[in-house]
Amino acid sequence: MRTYLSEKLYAEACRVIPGGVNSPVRAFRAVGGTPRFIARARGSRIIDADGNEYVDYVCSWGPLILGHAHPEVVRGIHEAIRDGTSFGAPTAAEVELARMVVEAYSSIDLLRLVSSGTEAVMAALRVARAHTGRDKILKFEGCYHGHADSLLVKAGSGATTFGVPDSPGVPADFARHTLTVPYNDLAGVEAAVASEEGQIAAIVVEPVAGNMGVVPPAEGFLPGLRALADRAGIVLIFDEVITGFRVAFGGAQQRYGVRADLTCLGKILGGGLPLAAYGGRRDLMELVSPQGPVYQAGTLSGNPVAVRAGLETLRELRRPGVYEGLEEQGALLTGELETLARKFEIPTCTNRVGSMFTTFFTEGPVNDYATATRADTARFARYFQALLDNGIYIAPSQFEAGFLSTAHTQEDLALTLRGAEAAFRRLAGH
Ligand code: KE4
Repeated sequence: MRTYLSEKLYAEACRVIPGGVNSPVRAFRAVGGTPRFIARARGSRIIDADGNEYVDYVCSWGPLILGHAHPEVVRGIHEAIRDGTSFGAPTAAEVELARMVVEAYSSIDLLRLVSSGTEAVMAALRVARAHTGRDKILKFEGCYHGHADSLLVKAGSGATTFGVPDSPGVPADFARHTLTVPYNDLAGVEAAVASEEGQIAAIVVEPVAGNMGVVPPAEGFLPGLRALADRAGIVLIFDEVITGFRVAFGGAQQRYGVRADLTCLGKILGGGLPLAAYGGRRDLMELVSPQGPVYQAGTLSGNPVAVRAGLETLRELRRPGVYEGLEEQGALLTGELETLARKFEIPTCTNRVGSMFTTFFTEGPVNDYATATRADTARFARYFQALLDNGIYIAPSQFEAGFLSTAHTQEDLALTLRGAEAAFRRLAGH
């Protein structure tokens, strides 16, 4: 496989961009080798600067549930962009998108559009602190909610890969306000809430964890958080930046039937363009400026081109059978991957919820950060490189989620399983 141009571009990039990338996980540090510079993509395929084609399971880290360059999304963007790129003023399209989200998430009465998941979670926490008058927040080990200072405390994405649980530059004072409990540990949450009685403003959780690899909520975990939050007057924030429109059109709240007080959305909501949102109970969201005193703003919030990409994406996702198809593909792919791993006697545990999945290189079960980090990351790196050599592009980190799209075909899956068989064979030393 030729990687000359990616290597050349990477060397140039490293001269002007930290680590040569605009987001750490893209640097392939956890798996080695040269990050592929992508030239173009369509459907389930991406093509790198050297012309190598791959079946893509990163899907831009989740947004591209319809695959790359979906014709309806591209058409919508072209139409929108002809009328201008940004006005810094309200538009009808923003209202339509907000209405679609309110209809899809019964727990959301009002929502605010922003430009990234980090902003959405940061603002939701500010609303929770304003509403409760409390400072502390509780998050879960291995969950990642963007790079706001008070959340870079044992973040699951990126930082775990780099083995740096707390990022330098975060004031000790901020970390002091952030409690961290193991994921799925309801007793741990109860103990923390009891010990910090009356001081916790919010519990923020990925209702299906994606940033330590995929870890589903244990039976009773989400309803338990709901009951605890109600008893202690704590705002329950579901960070559905990954799961929103992914595990169901109405996200994890629809799939598991547990309501959040505030919900953060992103990724799919923007259809691959920079757009995210936070929203929820009216009494909370009415605190947000200019209706209320909690300040939050953004030059490109609700950007009309990004909003149109989101609208076209959600319209496609509302078609009948979309989620059933993704569920079927997900079950088929991960079932076959586990069969192959057993055939070559490679210890793996594949977790999946809908069309998001992770193959952990450990016996399993993987139900929290401690069990996820038992994975053999060196073996994962060899698996990653073997798949890449066979034209299959998965996340360059053991602690990330893989994603299917509606563009993945039976042929893609067959190609993937052939690549996986070659990879497992290489791992088994055959
Ligand atoms: P952004 O600021 O990257 O738009 O969103 C932050 C965020 C918030 N919440 C969850 C659950 C998330 O997964 C993310 C971002 N996810 C990572 C990868 N899992 C994005 C990829 C990257 O950091 O390059």
